[in-house]
Amino acid sequence: MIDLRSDTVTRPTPAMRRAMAEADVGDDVLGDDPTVRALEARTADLLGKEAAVYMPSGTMTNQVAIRAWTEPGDEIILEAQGHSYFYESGGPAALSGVTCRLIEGRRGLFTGEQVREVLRPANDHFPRTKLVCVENTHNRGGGTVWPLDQIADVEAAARDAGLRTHLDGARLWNASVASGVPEAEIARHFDSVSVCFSKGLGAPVGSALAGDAAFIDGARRFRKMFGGGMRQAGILAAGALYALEHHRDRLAEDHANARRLAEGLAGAAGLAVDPDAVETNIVMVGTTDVTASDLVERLRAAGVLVLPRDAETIRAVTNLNVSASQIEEAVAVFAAVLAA
Ligand code: TLP
Repeated sequence: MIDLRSDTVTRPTPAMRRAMAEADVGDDVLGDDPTVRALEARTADLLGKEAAVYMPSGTMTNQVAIRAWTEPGDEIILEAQGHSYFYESGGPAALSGVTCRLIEGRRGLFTGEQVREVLRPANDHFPRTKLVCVENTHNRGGGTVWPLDQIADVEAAARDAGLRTHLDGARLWNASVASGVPEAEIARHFDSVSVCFSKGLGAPVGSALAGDAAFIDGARRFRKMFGGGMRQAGILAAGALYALEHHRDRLAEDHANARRLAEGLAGAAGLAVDPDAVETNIVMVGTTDVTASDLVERLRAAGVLVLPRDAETIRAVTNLNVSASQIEEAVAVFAAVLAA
């Protein structure tokens, strides 16, 4: 099987497994796990933040950030296709008691002007708006990378209105490699940043939330409240630390493979693919003659795994476990399936 369902499907490499097996551990809820502490320090350093806290998932880092920046009854501003709104099981409402004000972005990206358009005057009739969330790269947008000046524009609109900013940087590593802009340069526009180690970086488990020290202290309490206090988590953190040191630069290979896949599929009858829209490791493939779920099933039967994005688009995500030659194979499987 050539598995392009997500970059979450990767399995740890032998070297990563060795690092995990040999990790020093302790009870992290008691603050005793040296490997978790090392991962948190290294992550904070890479992101140019005072502190970071390790958590089991990207969903938890986003939802803890939302909880830590808001009170029940508040409102947060999100892009309509953003992961924290679209794919986190209604978390903002269920876990923080906040409402979501949605902005329709362009491939997931929006402007400072669009933030200004949804600001509310101070008036007891309205919820109090607290937070603006940005996703970089943008998953449902197709792995889109935010230009730095557009981030600064959104940041300025948020600051002018006294709002906090949160970055869902599950794939910030991809954004950094694709744009050549260091992670910290992107992160400095945000009060809090979540990053994932278990997507393109290939670690088996975990994410981190970074910000200033007082914010991260508060986030630790919500991590505990949400059930994310782990004990000898250094076993997992060691995989993440290994990934940070060894798997960031190689994301360029995933980006090249994504581009290769899009170029291989462009122009095929029954598909709509724009290679120029591929900025990182995500390829959106439009289906013109069959439904996306039908094509997904036919591809599965022929050995290629992908996921439907919506009724007429499938998503393919290149990753550590898929080689350039498997991408060529995948292109051939698409052609055979479409011809059949
Ligand atoms: N995304 C997953 C699915 O949930 C859709 C995927 O396969 O892409 N932020 C972003 C931008 C994400 O893409 C994801 C996962 C998360 C947060 C949540 O991470 P986890 O799965 O660790 O909770």
